[in-house]
Amino acid sequence: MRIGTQNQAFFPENIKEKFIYLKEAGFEGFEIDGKLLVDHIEEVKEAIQETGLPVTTACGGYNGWIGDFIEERRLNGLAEIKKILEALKEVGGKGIVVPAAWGMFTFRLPPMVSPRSLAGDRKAVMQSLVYLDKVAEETGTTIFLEPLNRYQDHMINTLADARRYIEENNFKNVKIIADFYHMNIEEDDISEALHKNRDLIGHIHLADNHRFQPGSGSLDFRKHFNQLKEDGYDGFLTLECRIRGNDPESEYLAALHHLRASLT
Ligand code: LER
Ligand code: MN
Repeated sequence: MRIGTQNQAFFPENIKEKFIYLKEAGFEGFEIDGKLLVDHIEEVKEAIQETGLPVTTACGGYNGWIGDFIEERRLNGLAEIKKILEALKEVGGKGIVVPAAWGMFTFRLPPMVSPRSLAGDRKAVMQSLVYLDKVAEETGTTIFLEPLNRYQDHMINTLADARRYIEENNFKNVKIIADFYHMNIEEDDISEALHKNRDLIGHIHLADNHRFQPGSGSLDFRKHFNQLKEDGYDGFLTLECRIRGNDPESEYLAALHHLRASLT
């Protein structure tokens, strides 16, 4: 298992300098914003070549969710995700992380009534995945379908929810991304959910229980990593977290150290 990261505000802004910084800090992969990749593909290619640090995946950087309530936005999202997958192919990236939607609706806060039926939700997400499964096939990439906690999305909250879409449609290029922060809210037991879905988990996001940096909260990373090892997971563990503490850089590097120690 290798450790990657999304962007952080304290990383250098310049793409090449960012890659050099990440390589020297000990990260083994970068999860890039989809728009940054598409808009600066030549610079990204050069940075990969110069540092050997791979772009593992993309996350975000498109407008319109695969489960968007507004059809025009859903279709726009699909067109932009296609461009990101084509760019990922060019740089050797594995695929894109996509939730059904993020911040569009939650049953847990007012008005608590969805403008669309559950059947309508399923139809929209399914139609999007049917399309993206084909684009992923053509580009040799993967769609990493991401369950989010109930306050961020109402459609796919658990690994089992994501699994149902994949199994019912027999998707070959859609896998599950397991995000420890969301799992800590939605799953009965993180290790058990990882084990039950071991055949479909293709990517992982890491944060501690409260979404701050690993090691600052109460999650037992060693336990869950041991489960992943036992189940033969050999993909990336990508940091997606907020940082709390006086010096973000040293807190973040301490989190990387904590994760490395939990892997041994
Ligand atoms: C949002 O909370 C999240 O976990 C991101 O990975 C969105 O895809
Ligand atoms: Mn995530």
